[in-house]
Parts: sequence; C-alpha cells; structure tokens
Amino acid sequence: MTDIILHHFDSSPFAEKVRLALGLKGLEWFSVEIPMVMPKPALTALTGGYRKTPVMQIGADIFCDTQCIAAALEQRFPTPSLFPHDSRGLCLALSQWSDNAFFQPGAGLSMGTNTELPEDILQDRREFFNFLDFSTLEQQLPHLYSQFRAQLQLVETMLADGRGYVLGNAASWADILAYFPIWMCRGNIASAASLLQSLPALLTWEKRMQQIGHGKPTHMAPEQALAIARDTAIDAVPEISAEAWPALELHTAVTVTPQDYGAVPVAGELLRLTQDEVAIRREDELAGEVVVHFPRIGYYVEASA
Ligand SMILES: N[C@@H](CCC(=O)N[C@@H](CS)C(=O)NCC(=O)O)C(=O)O
Repeated sequence: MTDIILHHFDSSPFAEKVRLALGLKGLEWFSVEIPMVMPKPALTALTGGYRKTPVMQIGADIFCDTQCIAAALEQRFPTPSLFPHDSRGLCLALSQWSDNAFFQPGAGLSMGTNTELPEDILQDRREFFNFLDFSTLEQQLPHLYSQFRAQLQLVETMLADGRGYVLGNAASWADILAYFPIWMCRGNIASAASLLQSLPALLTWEKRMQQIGHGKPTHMAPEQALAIARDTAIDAVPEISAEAWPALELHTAVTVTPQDYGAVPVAGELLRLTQDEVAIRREDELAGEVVVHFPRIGYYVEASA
C-alpha cells in the first residue's frame, strides 16, 4: 500500500510545503481535510495525540512533521529529488531557519494583522503558539515587520544572481522552505504587497514556485483514511541504531514529544530510533495497529515512567 494520504487544511502554511513537494514530484494523493482547531478526533486516533498540521499517512504508517514527511516522500518517490545535487543535509538543516526565524514573525504578523481570522482560531493559537507573547502583540508589530522583511531580503539575496532556484537550476526542498512563509504572508499579513515590493528576484522566483502546483489530489473522508489504517499491515522495519541516543531497547515503552509548541506526548512501543527518525508502534480503537514516525531533530524521546 503506497497511496499517500495528506491530513491538512487549505490555509496551513506547513501543509503548503508538503503540497508543493507532492507537486514537485508530480504525485497523485488523497486529501483529508482536518479541523483547524482541536478537537481533531480522526487525526489524533492516527497520531496518538500529535495535533499539528500536516500529517501524512501511507497505509498504517503515520508521518508527523514536515521534516519527516519530506524524508519519507523522498525515500519512496526519489525522482525528481527534493534534495538535488546531494543537498539533503543542507536542505534539512535549512528548516531550522525557515520554520523558526522566518515563519515565527510571519505567524505573529498573521495573528496580529489578519482581521478576518475567526475568534475560535485566534483563541486556539493564543494557547498553541507559545513563541508569541499575545499580551503585547500589538506593540511588537513594528519589530515583527522588521524581522520578516529582513528574512525576505535574505531570500532576495539567495536569488540575486538570476538563478532559477535557491540551489541553482532545479527546484528543491530549500525553495519550498524559503517560499512557504511568503505564501503565508500573501494570504494573511496586512500590507503584504508593500512588504514584498522592491524584491525583484524574489518576485520572479515566487511565480516559478506558484507553477509547481500540488500534484493530483483526490478528496477522501476521514473515516476512509481510518479504515485504510485498520486494514493495512504496518510497513516500518524495526531498527535501533547503535549510535542513537538515548540508549533504549527495541519495544521499550516510550513517549515522543515536540520540544516546541503543541507539546503533546505520544505514547507507544519503540520500533525505530536512528539519527533521522523515531517511530513508535501503537494500537488504537479507531485506527488499529499503527506506526507513528517523527523526525529525530526537535523531539524528546523518553522511556515511559
Ligand atoms: N514542526 C511542524 C510544525 C507544524 C505547524 O506548526 N503547523 C501549524 C499549522 S501551519 C499547526 O499545527 N497549527 C495548529 C493546528 O493545525 O492545529 C512541522 O514541520 O510540520
């Protein structure tokens, strides 16, 4: 079973990363729309509590976090590559820049300037985005604009010699990382047009990025995705690498928890622990036996008490 199922919602910038990766690879996929706020019962049945957007499912294997999703897509569908010119390490390292220094001021500006955001979403994100101080958001806006604009300038500089894409002549995960905060800005931040003016190389490249598209999505109901998880055998191969920290045995009961916001621990039995990935096996009433995969970077792995 290699059908790709993406659990996401249209306005999610992190989901846009994965939709573009699917577009870059020209893949067919199934699209399950998830709620923008908690509760998300079908999603958390699959993930064991992880609530962030997006999540990718292939059969009974569930991939959390865009780092992990990019690596899983690349492994299964290597051509065209998300990491051309042997750029895997560079591309994955770049997410520390895009997902934090670039995305976070953009998220603050979205929360602070998009007057169309419904109250339930604002309320949910006030508790969720712990990197923002909502009590002083209004006063922080000029600084957040300055930070976001300075990051846009970095993207302009990356492209200033007229190259087609960040790494040269082929679109890569590096482009997707540099692009997704700009996509968020267009949809959410007041004064987006004036923020984005005077960046000629960025604007030309942005049009190129928009042409990548999203591959070929087909709508799927959440119940169908759960039935697929229940009816499919897990595919993950057990592996504990000798150099992996912490030193834990296969099948140890563990929790995996994001280090940053949305830090809900997911409990299960350790199935994979490498430098790239931690994967745990769990049983769920609705989803059956599943393996939930996370990236290694940015996640706590702890033996359950
Ligand atoms: N590190 C995660 C971050 C994902 C993230 O923050 N997603 C936002 C949406 S764009 C989110 O989860 N928002 C709250 C929600 O969807 O419930 C990743 O790379 O996938």
